[in-house]
Amino acid sequence: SPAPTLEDKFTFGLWTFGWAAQDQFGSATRAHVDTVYAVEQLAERNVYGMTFHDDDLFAFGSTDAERQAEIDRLKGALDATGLKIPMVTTNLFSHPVFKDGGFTSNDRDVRRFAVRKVLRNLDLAAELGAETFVMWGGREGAEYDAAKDIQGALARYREAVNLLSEYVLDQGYSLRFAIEPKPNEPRGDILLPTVGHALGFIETLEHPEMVGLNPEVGHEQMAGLNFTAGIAQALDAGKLFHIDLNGQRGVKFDQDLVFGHGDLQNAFSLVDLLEHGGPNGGQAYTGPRHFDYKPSRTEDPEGVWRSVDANMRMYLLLKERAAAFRADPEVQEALAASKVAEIQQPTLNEGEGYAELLADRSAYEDFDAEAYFDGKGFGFVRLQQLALEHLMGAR
Ligand code: 3MF
Ligand code: MG
Ligand code: MG
Ligand code: MG
Repeated sequence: SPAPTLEDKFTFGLWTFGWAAQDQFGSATRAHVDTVYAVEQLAERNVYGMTFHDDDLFAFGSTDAERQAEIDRLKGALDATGLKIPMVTTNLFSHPVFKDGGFTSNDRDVRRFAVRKVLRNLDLAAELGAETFVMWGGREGAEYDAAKDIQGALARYREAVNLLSEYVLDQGYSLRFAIEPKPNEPRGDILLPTVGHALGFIETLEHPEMVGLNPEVGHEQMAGLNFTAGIAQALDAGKLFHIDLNGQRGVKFDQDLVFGHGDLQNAFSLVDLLEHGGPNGGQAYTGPRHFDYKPSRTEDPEGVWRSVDANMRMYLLLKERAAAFRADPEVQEALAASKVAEIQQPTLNEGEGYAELLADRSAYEDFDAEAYFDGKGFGFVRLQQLALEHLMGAR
């Protein structure tokens, strides 16, 4: 059975296994997880890297000395284990000051403070060798339509990202930004709610090439969307800079389950896409396989580390199943019958334009559209059955 290796590039947020399990309705059920201990636990499991928010490492309001002491402890653990920090992010959502957002708070002083907090964290990210800087605007949103000028908020979001991009360029940091969409929670509605909204926004920036996406499985599924399809569009746009893997069961609160413990079928197609670039070998994903999940409140410390293992094991099992699916001759035959490769063929012939298409009688006047009634099915159900049988280990 598959075991993680460093080549798998698995990474975990410090806030994931480190979550003490406090929620809206109850207090913590577990103790704080020490950073150095966490790094050792991850390294023992062949995890490639860890990620963190500034406030995960040192509490909001830490003195410079306290902050530096935590950074030094982290660095010591990284040196001792070889664990990497491929991504860093900023907490602009926990402290009361951010109750109406960071970059887009109606209060200008809060916006200036938020940008400063991120600038300071960019220096730390660069110092630790991170390649990606994630921006999840959890409090950038509203509950009431009358309370927020969305066009104004987008302008302020743009202003912030433009300034941060300029800073990274001027400092010569090799950091790229990744926006993480989420439709709601903790705000009633969050700005840039889906992959598609964020892709549109990125094109309005001064340095769109520096900004991509960090989509999270559960966040798109909270909006009822197909995560695999969204990831394919992000890959098509060259914007899949990072990814948050986890599990979600339907349109409800952000469950942050173990990867594959939600919509397993969508997790299977996702791993197939990330590993193989889809059925016709399109763009695949080479970045870290980053887990952003929460060990359920029911788990004790042993259960927490089991859930860390479960994420990686689910990914590797799905990777095995996807490879078996692709290698099966019956699947290849079914793919051909379903014309899945024919989508790669341009609709027009080489050198053909609308004039030639209009002149082609076989395309319209002589085309037998009626043949598609009670005939010429695509056989997609057979293909799906084969996919699920592979997923279930039945083939
Ligand atoms: C919330 C999230 C966030 C982001 C993180 C940036 C606290 O639903 O998913 O986790 O992932 O802020 O990486
Ligand atoms: Mg989530
Ligand atoms: Mg989350
Ligand atoms: Mg996330």
